[in-house]
Amino acid sequence: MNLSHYLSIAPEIEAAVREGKPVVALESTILSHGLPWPQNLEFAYRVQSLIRGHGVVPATTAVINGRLRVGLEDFELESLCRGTNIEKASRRDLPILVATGKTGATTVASTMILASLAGIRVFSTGGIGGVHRGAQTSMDISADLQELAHTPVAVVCAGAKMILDIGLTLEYLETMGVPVLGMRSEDFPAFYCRKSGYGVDYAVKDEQEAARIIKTKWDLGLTGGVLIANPVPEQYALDFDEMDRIIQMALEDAQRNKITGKRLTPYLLDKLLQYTDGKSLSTNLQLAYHNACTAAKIAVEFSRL
Ligand code: PSU
Ligand code: MN
Repeated sequence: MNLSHYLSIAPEIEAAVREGKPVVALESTILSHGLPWPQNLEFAYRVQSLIRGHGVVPATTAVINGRLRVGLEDFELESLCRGTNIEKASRRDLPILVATGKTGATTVASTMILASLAGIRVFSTGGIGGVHRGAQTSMDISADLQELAHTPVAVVCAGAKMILDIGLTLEYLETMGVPVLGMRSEDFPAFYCRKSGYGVDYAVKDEQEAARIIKTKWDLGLTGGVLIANPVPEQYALDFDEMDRIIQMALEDAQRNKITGKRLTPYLLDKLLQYTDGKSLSTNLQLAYHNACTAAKIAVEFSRL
């Protein structure tokens, strides 16, 4: 089956990939289910223009009316941000949405899939999904981790939120053979905070070193991704203990309301926003911009190797 039957890549992105120019993939679940309207739309435009500022082509992914899409029109970004009736699309949702002609916002897992299909090697996001607290009984482990195990895309993130069990998330990544690199940091960051209490496998000194490790992994024939953990800039970081307390409240809400499955992550993100009076929002936006710039620099270095 010819993949073009299902997949459309914007001509600018296709040409950049063909010519070996740097491209950075962006997800859309952060737009539809991670950030509130209308800040999400402003974010969607700004993150793309920051990437362009580095001479890199941005590639936002989604499923639109049953088509896998790499590169979106402005009106499509806007409807994903307005977010009425937008499904959250992870790996298992893709065939259903495509076959039934629906629209879905891509998670880290499905964005990696679309990026890989398009030949894009670097992807920027906010935070990854991981092993949820209590996964010993709920078995709630994000499909993002399996994707990092198998799909050859480097993912730049600000670590993982403390809604997750970060220790178990890192154990899982170790089992799956995913290198976890800290960008100028020995600490694995906890999204809003620069430290989580856990370390990374290796602290890279700059984007060029990160690009060399990524390329070496694939040159060695090792499949799967690389995770680059990029701590939020100091001036935007939030207080660890305060966030810990707020996350505890959000987790208790979720448990009381029996929120499970794919609804859990968006539910917790929404609660955090509520409990921090929107203070977490500006941190969230700033760390995602920072990740986009770091990813763009890595993509530039990678394209030179
Ligand atoms: N964590 C965040 N912000 C997000 C997400 C996770 O701090 O927006 C989104 C990402 O798209 C991620 C997805 O891939 O949630 C994970 O969902 P789940 O846990 O259901 O796999
Ligand atoms: Mn889950």
